[in-house]
Amino acid sequence: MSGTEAGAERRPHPSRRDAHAPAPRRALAPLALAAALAAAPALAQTTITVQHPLPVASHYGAGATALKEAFEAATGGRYRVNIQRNDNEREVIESVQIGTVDCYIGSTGPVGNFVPETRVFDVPFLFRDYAHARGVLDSDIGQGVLNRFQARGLVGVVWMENGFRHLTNSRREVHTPADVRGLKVRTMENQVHMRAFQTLGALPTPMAFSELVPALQQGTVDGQENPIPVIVANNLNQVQRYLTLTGHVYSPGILICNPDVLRRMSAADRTAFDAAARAGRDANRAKVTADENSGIEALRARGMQVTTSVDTAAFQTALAQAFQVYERELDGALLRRIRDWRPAS
Ligand code: EAX
Repeated sequence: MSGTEAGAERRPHPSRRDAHAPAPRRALAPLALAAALAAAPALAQTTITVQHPLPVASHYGAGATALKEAFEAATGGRYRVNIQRNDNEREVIESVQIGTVDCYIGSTGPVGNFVPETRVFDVPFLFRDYAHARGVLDSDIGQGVLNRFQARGLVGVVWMENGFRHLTNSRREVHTPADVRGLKVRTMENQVHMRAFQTLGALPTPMAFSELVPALQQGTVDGQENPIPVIVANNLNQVQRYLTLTGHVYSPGILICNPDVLRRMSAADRTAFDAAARAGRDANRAKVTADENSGIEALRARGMQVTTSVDTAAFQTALAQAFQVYERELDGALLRRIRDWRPAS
């Protein structure tokens, strides 16, 4: 029945009350509050979207969350960081470049296709250990490569971390380079990594991370290579039986943003963002360290057969031809500077 219910007492609707009659006192409070709020300067809030490819409990999730908390606190809520998962790293970087996504946290796997200078960090057996990798990336060497992003329509804000990559497969134990021969190995869309596996006699099959698990389930590829944190966070033990701790290459992580997003920040907010990015890096690296310490036992407990005794020298010898190409095609002098880097005493 439209209008008022039949029989209901008809009372003038408050809005129809005589506009000139004094409103009762209690009605003033909401009106006064509304007037006060209308007069207060609106709390303009800007949202920054950060996309990364892994679960929230991962090392990237840890980094993104720490960045979010630090930046929102430092700006008093004027900025909000919206974290989203997208496991196609190349697509996310393309979206950051055209401005449909503000920032990316992820590996440098596909980054060499946008900023070729980063490929120097993708060379197998380049870094001795985590301290060496983190020290180089945080030094003028790492900053020098970050500075190359601007010319490609991106901003490399800070290096983060994915970790040392290890080989998994579903066919056999791997102890020596000969065991890798003939394996169809998924690699990232990374020319440096593909050449390495080709040189070992494997069949490198580049694809985005988003396609990896289906490819392993369907047997399109026999194996893949990733750091322990990635293997653990994605339960790759469910589709891979053998893990060999090759540690064949260090995989940097990185925070990349669209230049306009940062350009629109005040100097103070940009300083706060850079500090929050470093807080994100530190949380990300701490999570990698934690996962490295607990992840191998966790993967054994989940049924993976783990080979720890790896003839690293044999792998380095087997890659000699690839190393010659890297010296020629990449910045050979920079490679030597990286190998020779030592922490300040
Ligand atoms: O960045 O694609 C990969 O194997 C990466 O290591 C993964 O997306 C985490």
